Amino acid sequence: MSTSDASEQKGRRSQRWKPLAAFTLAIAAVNGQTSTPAGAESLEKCASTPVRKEIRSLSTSEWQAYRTAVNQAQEQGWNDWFGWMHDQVAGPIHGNAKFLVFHRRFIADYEQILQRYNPSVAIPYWNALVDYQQPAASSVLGDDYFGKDGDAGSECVTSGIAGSWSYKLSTTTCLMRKFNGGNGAINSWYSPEYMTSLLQTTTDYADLRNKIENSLHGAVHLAINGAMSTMYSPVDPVFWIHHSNIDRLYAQWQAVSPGERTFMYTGVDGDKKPPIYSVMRLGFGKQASGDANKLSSNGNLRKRSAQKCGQRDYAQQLVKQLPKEVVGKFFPKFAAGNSHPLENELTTLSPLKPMAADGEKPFHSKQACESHRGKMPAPPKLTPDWLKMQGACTEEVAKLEADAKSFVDSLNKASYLSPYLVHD
Ligand SMILES: [Cu+2]
Repeated sequence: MSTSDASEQKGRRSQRWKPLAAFTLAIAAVNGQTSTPAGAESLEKCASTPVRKEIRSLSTSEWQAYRTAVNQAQEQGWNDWFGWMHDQVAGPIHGNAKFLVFHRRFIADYEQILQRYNPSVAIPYWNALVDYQQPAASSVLGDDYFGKDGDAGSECVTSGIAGSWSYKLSTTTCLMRKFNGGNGAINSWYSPEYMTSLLQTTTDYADLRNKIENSLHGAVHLAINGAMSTMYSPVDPVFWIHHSNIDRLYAQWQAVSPGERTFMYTGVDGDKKPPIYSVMRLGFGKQASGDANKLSSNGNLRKRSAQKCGQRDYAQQLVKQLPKEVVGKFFPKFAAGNSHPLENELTTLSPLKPMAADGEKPFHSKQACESHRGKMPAPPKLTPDWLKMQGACTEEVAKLEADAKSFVDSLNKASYLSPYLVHD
């Protein structure tokens, strides 16, 4: 492994792990084998933290910098390696409490590899929620960015950032995708409305882990399909922007009630107390003496400010359109008038919006189409093969999916008009 000039830049971060050392830590964490588990009180504030932005809000030069770093990592085999590593540790890190914390560390490790090539890059997140109705139409899956479906025969992706990539460690030589809607289409997944409700009604870590892993997380993996529906999924560059989004949702949930939630760790394997604390508080990590109670900042989590006057407010529209009891059941914080900006996913980021690199502002309101009133698509279901691979609790998932369907049915019954439905 040669080091680039970038990696020689001095003292930018307090931690500069060699990747293998980082992985030893990560694996020790999941197995709970370290003899001196780091407590929450021993976290030191990081010297600097990368800021992750929505992929469509990157400037042209930010996107080019990210793309170049990802390609440099590809040339040195890192994408292949992370795919292989994810497969190696697949069993213990899915379907239980470790899912959210392991993947937080996993993407941070990949991000550090990219920063060897360019210290200014951070993994953007893909707010896939806003693309939920017709995901394949998203500019994120366009030729200029992450590429389209695989070829009908070979399933090899030939466009976008990974269009010419090949692998040695993975089970295939090209990047394979097979969008689950057939003929290049992708079936609808989970909506911003659903995620807003999930964030507002979930108070326990175990519950959050199950709901996030088995709703948006699994749905996007299965929808892109090909490599993404295997344990080699990190070979697809979409993996990183997708998991960056999953991590954002976890971070937002934590930040709504940091005192209770920052170090909350419950559920299956939640009793094993591995040294996971080092990833639970954003902006803190190095194990050193200190007092967690004094540390109140939330690192790189960007707080969303309230909507400006005159700007379309999707949350207000939703509350206006739905009967009180529906708002009370699914959006208790809206009903009580005390919602935190971080538990509101009803952003004005619009589907079908070109990348910021195309010269337009990514965040703008969209005129809802009357003919879509009461027509939110039903949420998807995970497949038996996927549930088996993830080691998921099938009863838990069946309940989650039934609840998600009844959520959509309730909104449709009230003739709710989702601003995220795409005009035909
Ligand atoms: Cu995973």
